[in-house]
Amino acid sequence: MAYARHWIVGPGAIGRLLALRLAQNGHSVTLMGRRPLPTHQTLMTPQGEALSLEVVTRTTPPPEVPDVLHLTTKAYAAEAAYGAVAAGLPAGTPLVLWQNGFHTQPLLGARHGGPVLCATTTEGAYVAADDRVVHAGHGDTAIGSLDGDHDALSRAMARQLNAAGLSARAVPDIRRRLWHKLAINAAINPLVAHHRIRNGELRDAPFRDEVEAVIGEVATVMQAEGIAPPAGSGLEGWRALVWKVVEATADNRASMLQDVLAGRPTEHAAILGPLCEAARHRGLTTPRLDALLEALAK
Ligand code: KPL
Repeated sequence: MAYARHWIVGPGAIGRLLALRLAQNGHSVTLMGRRPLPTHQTLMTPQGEALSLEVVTRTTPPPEVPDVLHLTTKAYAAEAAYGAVAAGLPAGTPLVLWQNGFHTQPLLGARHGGPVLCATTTEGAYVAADDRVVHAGHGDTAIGSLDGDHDALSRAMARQLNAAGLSARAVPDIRRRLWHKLAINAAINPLVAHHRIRNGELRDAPFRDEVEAVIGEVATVMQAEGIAPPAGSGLEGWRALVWKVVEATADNRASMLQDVLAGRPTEHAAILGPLCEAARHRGLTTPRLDALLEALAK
């Protein structure tokens, strides 16, 4: 199967990066969003090159069906976006979910008729204008299905991404990786969004203790769920992971803070919700996570 025709629904930074990289590599790409976008788009590469590209941009699905559907919206918009495009898809069309957190993935995984893959990426990109996306820094993308099936499809997708200049690999443990990213996002994003600070400020009083308390609750939930940190073990492993990312992103305004500052909805439900729900399910208490979820829901 060639997977030459891609629909990419959600023209944020990752959606656009994906669209333009695939288009540059000769794929047929339709980029869909809620408002009309220019078909002529510029991709600024990490080397500072400006690539001029044409993609089909639409607010509704085109008549020609895709070989693969990528959903690149924010987590809170994913279900509605899927509902708006999925009706006419041929049975068996693969769906790739690019959302943060762990809300969309099981939900749409159960709803979609064809194979469902999840992707998590560290590619750095931002939208500079309606017709311009900046690929600020190379990262890595992991892609796989929650139950470890669809290995051939995952490898085919990873090959396409690699050929398009986005370093990617098929992995058998995407569920674990999504929870690792969720742990990082849960420890950093809600606190920086709530206090309106840059990531690096979490290292200082009074925020440091709050981060430690959140990591403690995250570690307890992860242990109950049987998810080990990527390196080390238990609480120390989670602490090492979170503080490494805080250090590496010290100057950043995290995505959730940017959403709060811009008056947009945030991904708090997709990031904190699964942790709080898992805790409830296991009879654990997570007062800090519950309080952050409540504060951000206002
Ligand atoms: O992924 C991030 C985000 O901003 O959403 C972190 C890792 C927290 C970096 O800011």
